Amino acid sequence: MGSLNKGVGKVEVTLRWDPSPLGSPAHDLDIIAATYTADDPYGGPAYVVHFDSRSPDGTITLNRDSRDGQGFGYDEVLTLELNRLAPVYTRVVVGVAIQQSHGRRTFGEIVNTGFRIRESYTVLAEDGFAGVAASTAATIAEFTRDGSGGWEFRQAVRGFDTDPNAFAGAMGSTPA
Ligand SMILES: [Ca+2]
Repeated sequence: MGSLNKGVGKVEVTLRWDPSPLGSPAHDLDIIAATYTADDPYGGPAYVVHFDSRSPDGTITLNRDSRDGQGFGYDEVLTLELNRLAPVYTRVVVGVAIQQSHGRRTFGEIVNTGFRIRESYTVLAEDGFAGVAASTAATIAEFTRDGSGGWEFRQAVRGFDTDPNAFAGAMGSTPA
């Protein structure tokens, strides 16, 4: 069921995984954020942010992209300045997709995957993908505006069996 935090402002999402075994194709995981407006909160995203797509107003930023999971600690970092998002945006969903270019890859095949969501030094969520081991993509977090305009956070790990493109279009389809 996960946690519920109200009044979140600037949030950092980090993702880690271990590289694929030597000699095998690299495992490339991607953090994807999708924004939604009040007109269509569970439909198509207003815009998405990932390694190849920036937010038009700079409020959601992919600070670090890894294509192979090499290195220590967290490999990808996304920052959301929810407190700066224009009022038209009422919902933001964050997910993780595994690139499928070398054949179908699921979370269960990637070693040591995990994510952490923080506001400043407060950890809002820290978890792995064991619950969606058979999936190729998963949402991890949902942020929604409440009646007063503040943002609420919910951890929302939900698996999808799609490639990253299809996932980006579908990840907002149901509430957390
Ligand atoms: Ca990546």
